[in-house]
Amino acid sequence: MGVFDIPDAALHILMLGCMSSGKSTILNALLGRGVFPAGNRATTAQIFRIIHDPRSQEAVCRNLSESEERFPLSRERLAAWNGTMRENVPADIRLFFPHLEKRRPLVFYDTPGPNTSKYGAHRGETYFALEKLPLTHIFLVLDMAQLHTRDEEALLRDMGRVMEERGGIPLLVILNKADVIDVDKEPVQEIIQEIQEDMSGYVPAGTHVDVIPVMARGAEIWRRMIDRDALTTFEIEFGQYIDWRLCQAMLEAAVMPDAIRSSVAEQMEEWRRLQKFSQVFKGSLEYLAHRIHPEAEIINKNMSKILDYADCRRAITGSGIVALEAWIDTLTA
Ligand SMILES: Nc1nc2c(ncn2[C@@H]2O[C@H](COP(=O)(O)OP(=O)(O)OP(=O)(O)O)[C@@H](O)[C@H]2O)c(=O)[nH]1
Ligand SMILES: [Mg+2]
Repeated sequence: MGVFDIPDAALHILMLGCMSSGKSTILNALLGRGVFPAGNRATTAQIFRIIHDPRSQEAVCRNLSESEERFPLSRERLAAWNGTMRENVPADIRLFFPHLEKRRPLVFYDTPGPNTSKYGAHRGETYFALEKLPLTHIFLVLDMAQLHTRDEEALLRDMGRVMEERGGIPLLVILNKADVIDVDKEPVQEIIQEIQEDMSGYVPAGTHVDVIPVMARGAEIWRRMIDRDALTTFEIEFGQYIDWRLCQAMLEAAVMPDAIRSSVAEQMEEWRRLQKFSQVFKGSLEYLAHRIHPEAEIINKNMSKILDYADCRRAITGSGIVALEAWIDTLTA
């Protein structure tokens, strides 16, 4: 079998969502590396087909619009290809998501946000993926900082129509950028309930919809911190603080199997208990923090500083990404 051939047993998951909702960042967080193009402007310009192969030893990519040659996966290469590929011809990536369960091959399709006024072609790519690719699941990514926009509504309407036409495709809603929530003012539970009610207006009758809130950017940064990847000043600053009460509220409010909720809660507690033994990381994170805020101790009374390895692991768990992975793993059972 060729390197980029897709096993018959693979599940095909479409990452769908408006521009900048965080589709690519979620994939980076799952991977623990920043390889998929992500940024504040319309970023992903074409379809990236990402094959998660548990037997995969190395991460490779190819751009069929240019050649069949395979290259080691790198951020620079994907960035250079992004926006130069032929219409509806995805770039292929084969890799192994280390935090996912090992048994079943998966294919993720990262797509552009279809709602950019400047780039009409982005919409064409995403609608091609939605309407034509052999999907088994849709992961709809919503931006908690920008819910209920006209663009979101239009996308939901089209998604619902395609789900109906294609005989029902199971849907998971990922509520990203949970870190924008002020837990004292905005009850996470209410936001999620509202989303769930809204969804029933778009998806075919009887479709069950789980909703998992995540902080993808935090998850990506904390995983890269643990790997001692080079972070930008902005990333170090972003990754320094976390609101544990928000993490708790997210976990309680998520609409997902209870087995996942209790497993994540146990892991959070385990990391909380380990904090006092975890000195390994302390020096380096404190050093980084000090470079950015030489004076400041805490910027906000609700936020805790991430100081050591256990904090970092607890933050990753609390970010919702571990719940998302456990949810994906239920698909492989
Ligand atoms: N605050 C916050 N920002 C996030 C989070 N996840 C992603 N972002 C930021 O949102 C911006 C857009 O993220 P992308 O992953 O590029 O979004 P996308 O949905 O792939 O966007 P397109 O490819 O343009 O459709 C980036 O600046 C990310 O760093 C998050 O959990 N919290
Ligand atoms: Mg993207």
